[in-house]
Amino acid sequence: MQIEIKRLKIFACHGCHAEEKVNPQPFVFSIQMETDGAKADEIQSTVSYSDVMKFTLAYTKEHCFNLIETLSDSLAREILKNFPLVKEVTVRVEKPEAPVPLDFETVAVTAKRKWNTAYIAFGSNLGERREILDGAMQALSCGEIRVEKISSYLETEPYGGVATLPFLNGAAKLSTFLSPEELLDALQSIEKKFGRTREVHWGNRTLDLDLLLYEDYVLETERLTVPHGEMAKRRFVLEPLCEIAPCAYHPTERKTAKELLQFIR
Ligand code: A4P
Ligand code: MG
Repeated sequence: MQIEIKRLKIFACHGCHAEEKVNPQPFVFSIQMETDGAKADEIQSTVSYSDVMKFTLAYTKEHCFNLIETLSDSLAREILKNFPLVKEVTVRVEKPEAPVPLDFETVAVTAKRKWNTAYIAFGSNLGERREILDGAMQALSCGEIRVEKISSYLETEPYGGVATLPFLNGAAKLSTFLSPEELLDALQSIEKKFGRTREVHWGNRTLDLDLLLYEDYVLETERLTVPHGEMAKRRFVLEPLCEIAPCAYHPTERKTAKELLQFIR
């Protein structure tokens, strides 16, 4: 079901120019939210559009951004964080009195964010492994990422001939409205927080967090390969993944996690 707020007008201070930061001007918001619909004929079972409007008003007045791009995207993120029943949101921000000395009706930008499903693998073979993994799962549960399921931690022998100490490995199912690259940033900052250094590729590590799958995306950039390039070969990845999501689908191998695991048996 779609809930729509059309052309909510708010006076606030956003813009690059110094005057815009002190003299309020109008911003016009149109917000679309996808939800599962009301389970009952009660306001508690749905997203209250009046709460979203009040939230938008407070957020827009409390912040001062240079760009309406930042305003629309950060508001979209905050709506997903604060209204758990919203699965997807589109925020259009218009700035009809933008300081351009020309005859125009309005300027507008639109931001779209949604909750996506991703799977990660995690491992540790240095330090207090169990505490590190527990801490990492806790650190992941911020407003932008929800940890939906965590596998048990498996004791595994080092694979690949570089790491020397035994690992604890596992997998987790996440919901996130971060893009794959933003999610990688979040994973790497948690690795850093738990003392991860990168002296030796495939070497011993306090914490490794790898992105396995992100929806059905297939990506190959300088920083990121999705699905993870090695996942189909690794029992220490597929076993915990099968425990939490046997039907998770590998879009290029065209197999589920369960089928991939059977394949390497
Ligand atoms: N990168 C590209 N794609 C991804 C992705 N999907 N997820 C890039 C995470 N990172 C991705 O990774 C190197 C670079 O890969 C990153 O900077 C990122 O931009 P890294 O974590 O810095 O280095 P690494 O971990 O040494 O390399 P890699 O290739 O991630 O190694 P793995 O796959 O983590 O394997 N044996 C057992 N039993 N258990 C283990 O967990 N792990 C490894 C390391 C070896 N042997 C093991 C285990
Ligand atoms: Mg890694």
